[in-house]
Amino acid sequence: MSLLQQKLAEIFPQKVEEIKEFLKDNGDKIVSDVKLAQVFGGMRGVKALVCDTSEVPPDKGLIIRGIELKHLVDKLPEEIFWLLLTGELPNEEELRDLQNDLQARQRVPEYVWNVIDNMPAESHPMALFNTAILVMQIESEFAKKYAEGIAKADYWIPTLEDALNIIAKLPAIAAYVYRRRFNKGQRIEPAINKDWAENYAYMLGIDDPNGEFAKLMRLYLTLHSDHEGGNVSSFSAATINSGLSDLYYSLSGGLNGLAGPLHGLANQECLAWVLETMEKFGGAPATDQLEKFAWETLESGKVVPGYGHAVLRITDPRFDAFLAFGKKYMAEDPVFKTVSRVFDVVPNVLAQVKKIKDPWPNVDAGSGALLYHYGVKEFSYYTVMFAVSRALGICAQNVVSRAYGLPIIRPKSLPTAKLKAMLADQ
Ligand code: CMX
Repeated sequence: MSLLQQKLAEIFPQKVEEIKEFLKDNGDKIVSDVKLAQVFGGMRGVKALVCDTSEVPPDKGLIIRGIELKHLVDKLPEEIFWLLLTGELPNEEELRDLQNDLQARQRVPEYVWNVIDNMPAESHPMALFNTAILVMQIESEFAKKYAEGIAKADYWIPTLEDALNIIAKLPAIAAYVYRRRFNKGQRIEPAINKDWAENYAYMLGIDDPNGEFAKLMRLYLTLHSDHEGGNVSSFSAATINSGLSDLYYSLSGGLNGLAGPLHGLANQECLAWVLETMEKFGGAPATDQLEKFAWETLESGKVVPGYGHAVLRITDPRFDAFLAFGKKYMAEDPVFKTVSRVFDVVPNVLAQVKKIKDPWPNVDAGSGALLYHYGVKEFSYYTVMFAVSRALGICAQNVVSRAYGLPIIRPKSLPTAKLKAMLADQ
């Protein structure tokens, strides 16, 4: 048994007891009132989900298991996965055990390559990636054990197996999606003795003489890993998993949600917007030119990608971390300079639009410029990198949900006429 599984086998039963007691004493207390505007407004602000892996206070941004993101930017994504699941960072032995376990599981079944090869050449990279995850459903340990009649209290064990089996393979699959979709040549086999993110960077085949790109990938895969439970990808995955569909189904489904332009696809749109300004003004634009362009975008009815957030009301600390990386490694890069300048200008513009609740940059505002600098210039690929990282959070959340024995997610909906009748006398 891996050290991770051993640790979780100690933690989960205690946690289940704690929750049982908590519910017994407080089950009838009110957590959230729901206004009609929230019913028609994507349930924004309704507190109706539990998520122990991370939280996002609007004035602080991502906190993973009680640790603010700024204290985690130097950690490996594998350490973050351990933290998401157990609530603690791993010691050296635990980290090595997890890394060895992932290495042992990294071989991708041959049929996955065949499926990718047989999809239309112009498929969106997210469609290729999510299909590859779904097609591996036949490997699910949870589905096998469920068919054999496993006890509910043990659901988390094969779910953890599925999580590790999937996470181990994602870098190779994602790297092949890149190489196949953008004609970069043969598939690159995983190397031994590289960490998870470093191996992904290696298999992408990006020239990386001084290891900076691998550093960026470690940061990238750490920053996007989790963002509490209500975002489109995590919530969709949780809903699917709550019906006891296994992780292959739920992760693929959740990541289909990540492929939307208001969610993870914003990173591809954001760099396109930045480059459009540069093309229009013949290089890094001046601040007044950027201001004008931002207004033109808004007046044409489009969103300024990379800005705004459903929960945050500050500059996203994930953006801060990318900005710090850019300042350290590519301060003079014209695309990065434009991203910094956009940050100086766009919040002031958006703040003048009354309906926009958060004028500040989110995670997607800066990441593309850094990838572009190292030669990953195919914007439509960027969301796949987000997805590789978000898989850590979704997998951890689903393992925890199965350990807690959370039931099927099934909120109540009502027709408009019913809502009108309900509120007629208020
Ligand atoms: N540019 C223009 N308009 C914006 C805006 C932006 N960056 N951010 C919000 N708005 C608009 C909304 O479209 C909405 O307009 P309508 O009422 O006409 O539909 C209004 O302001 C109110 O929106 P809000 O309450 O401030 O924000 P929401 O919670 O509804 O939406 C988000 C949040 C992220 C979808 C939105 O800010 C947005 O579209 N941003 C640009 C896309 C983006 O960067 N998405 C990535 C988010 C991070 C991630 O998940 O990856």
